[in-house]
Amino acid sequence: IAMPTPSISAPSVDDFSAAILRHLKLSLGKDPDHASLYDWRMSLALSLRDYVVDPWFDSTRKTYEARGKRVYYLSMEFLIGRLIEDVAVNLGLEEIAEDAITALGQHYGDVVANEPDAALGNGGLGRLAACFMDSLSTLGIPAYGYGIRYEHGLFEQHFEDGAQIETAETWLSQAHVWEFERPEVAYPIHFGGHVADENGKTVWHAGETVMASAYDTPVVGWQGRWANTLRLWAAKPTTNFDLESFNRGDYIAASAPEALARTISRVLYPDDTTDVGKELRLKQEYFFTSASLQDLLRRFLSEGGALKDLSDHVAIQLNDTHPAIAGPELVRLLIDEHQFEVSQAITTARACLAYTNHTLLPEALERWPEDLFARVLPRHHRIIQLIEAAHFATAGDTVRIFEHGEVKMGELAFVMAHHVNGVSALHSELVKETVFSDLNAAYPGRIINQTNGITPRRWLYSCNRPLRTLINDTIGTAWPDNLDQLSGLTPHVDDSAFLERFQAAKDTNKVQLANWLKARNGVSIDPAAMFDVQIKRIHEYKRQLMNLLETVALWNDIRAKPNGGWTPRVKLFGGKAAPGYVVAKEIIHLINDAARVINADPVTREFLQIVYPENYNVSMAEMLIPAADLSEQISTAGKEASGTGNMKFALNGAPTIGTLDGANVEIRDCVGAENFFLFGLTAAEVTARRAEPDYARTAIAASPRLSEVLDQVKSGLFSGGDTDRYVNLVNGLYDHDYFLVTCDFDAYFAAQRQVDTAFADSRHWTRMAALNTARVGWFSSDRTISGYAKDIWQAHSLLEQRDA
Ligand code: 26V
Repeated sequence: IAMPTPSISAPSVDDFSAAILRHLKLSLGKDPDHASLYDWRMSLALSLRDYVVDPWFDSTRKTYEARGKRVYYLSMEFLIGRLIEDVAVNLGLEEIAEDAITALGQHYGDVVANEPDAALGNGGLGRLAACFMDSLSTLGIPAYGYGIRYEHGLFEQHFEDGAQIETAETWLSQAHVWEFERPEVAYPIHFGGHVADENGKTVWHAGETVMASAYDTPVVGWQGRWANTLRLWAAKPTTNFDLESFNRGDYIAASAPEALARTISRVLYPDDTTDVGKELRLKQEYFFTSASLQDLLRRFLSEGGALKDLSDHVAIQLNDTHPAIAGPELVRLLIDEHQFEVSQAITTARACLAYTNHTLLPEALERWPEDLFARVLPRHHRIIQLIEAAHFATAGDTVRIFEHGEVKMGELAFVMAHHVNGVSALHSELVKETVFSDLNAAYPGRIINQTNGITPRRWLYSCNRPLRTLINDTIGTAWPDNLDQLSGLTPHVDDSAFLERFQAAKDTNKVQLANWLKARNGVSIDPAAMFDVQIKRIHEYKRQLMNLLETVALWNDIRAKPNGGWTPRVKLFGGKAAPGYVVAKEIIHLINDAARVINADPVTREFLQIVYPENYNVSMAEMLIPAADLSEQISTAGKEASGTGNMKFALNGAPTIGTLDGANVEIRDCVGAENFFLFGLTAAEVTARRAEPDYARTAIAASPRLSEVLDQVKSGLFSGGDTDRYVNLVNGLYDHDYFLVTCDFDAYFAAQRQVDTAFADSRHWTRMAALNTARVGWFSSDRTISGYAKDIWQAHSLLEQRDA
């Protein structure tokens, strides 16, 4: 059969308009006079999707013919956001799509914004998976992303009197146009029951079975040269409907099997650190991991592969420990279904598997109560005993997988992986020195580093059109998939015309953000002020509290000297707190409370404002980052594994105020110390300081500024006289300031004043911003994925004239 060529030929605007009208009529059943924004958006998406299918088929065919290695990226989370712009940009159809929609009398921005975010992730880990999918396709590496098709993504956040309220997210209440349902691709997933030894064979008699059913979304890379598949699993019952119960009149019992099964893929867990140990979560993890392994084995065997060669054809990357059950599951499949010996099964599985660690926070390292684990996965419980025994035989028994009545998933993932990687240079060193120091000694060389990256297609090209245009005009158009070329901007940073255009691009983005905030929240902000932005999950270690306390201290200083020539600032916050994370919710409440009081102060209004829009998500990040002047990356050193927002801000020309943590270290090395506002204790100093008695009280006593602010918060100044509301938060700082907000406060305040001075010299500031953009090309996720392909997967690009 003759296959179509992958390089798409762009349609004319008229042809594309006609395609949209055709979908409006034939797919949506509407005529233009009665079409809603939703109808136009769906028709546009379907019209774009039509152009993805040929590259997708072509990539699949080439992959099949090459018989090489496929990469399987297993992740509980894929935080992809909207796709219309993404697909249009990658296919080079953005202008045509916009012109066509405009010609049809619609506003392109409104149509695009009608698409809900696919929020199938919590934060950094999930967004990284999405950037990796983009880069795998751009590089032409044959790959599948495997995850869960959650019915409800990350909850929606609202503020009521300043406090966070959560409501269910419902993206699937409307059709998800980008996916293709694959009813024929379904696997049984077993839980519970018991294990029996029968004729020298171990047999698992499961107690409960659900089906994992596949939904495929094509992920098209830059210029449509390649498209991989994101395959998400939905849970379905093995028997849909109990007709017997129904006929008896028991309608609830009739739907029970269905309700039970669907619970598994119902909702994304919104807690990205604590909340471990929940049975449903373990079921989710096993559910998608088993389905993915069954699927890749079926594909391998259908192509005539011999299982002993599996690792020549299959590279499986575990995104954190969430899919760590892949080790024992693959061993189980090889032993129970393919007659492997135990040691041969373990060796084969390990040769396929690699594990990425994304956090050192002890509370985020997954452990399962052993009794719960053995109840849900009795066969795997036994297999992990075999894995542990094999590990003891090579490395001794100093590090156990079973300990204190728990199964430790980090240790399991480690011993079943041929490589383990951290996500920034500092983090990878800390992985070696702390959580996995003994395993590092037992398996030297297994831990390596792959510093995170971000896709420049979404995080510059598409979200920042004014800057894109300037870059194109300055260095040409080859940079989006060769981001090192941004260094070509460096010679221009002393050219006034270039700097003026760079600043004009930033100003355009700032005005756009101001308009959006006005329309959405009724808040007015001055685009001439510095936009100082901290957007990320709310966590104590990320220290939004320190930022807020510094804001209050600045407010006090301005009030004391209202004619002091202050640099006007807007402090922008964005982010959600896990519903059960009490302290994080108190921090949100305090930011909103302080905003109400400070924003209403006529004395300081022209210099200082706090803005915290609700429901931060990927689409909001795409607005805020291009408009930012200053990037807040102020975590306690040693706690932020990498960060990826830090890279997005620098790429879009916002210098960082930050600590020596995660990838901040490498960003500072790239942009130059003079273009980065460094402050705070180092990771080693943090550890040392914690050992000092009363370090927090000592720091507070030494800082009149901080003492005053803490007294103000306690006094009820921001809580309408309520002296109870923040008592825990403030006392927490005195008594157990684990994240050293108090110790870094003065240094942070001082660094902010340096920022004020630097920003006031606008030419100097713009030069600094431009150097940030010019020097962070290395943080492209294309570079990261090339590193994984070379050092971990031994996988290759199938694009001509391009090797990963
Ligand atoms: C843990 C858990 C525990 C059980 C409940 C659900 C859940 C969901 C996620 C996690 C792990 C979160 C770890 C994480 O997101 N780490 C972030 O990874 C980014 C990408 O490597 C990195 O840039 C951030 O610094 C790091 O915090």
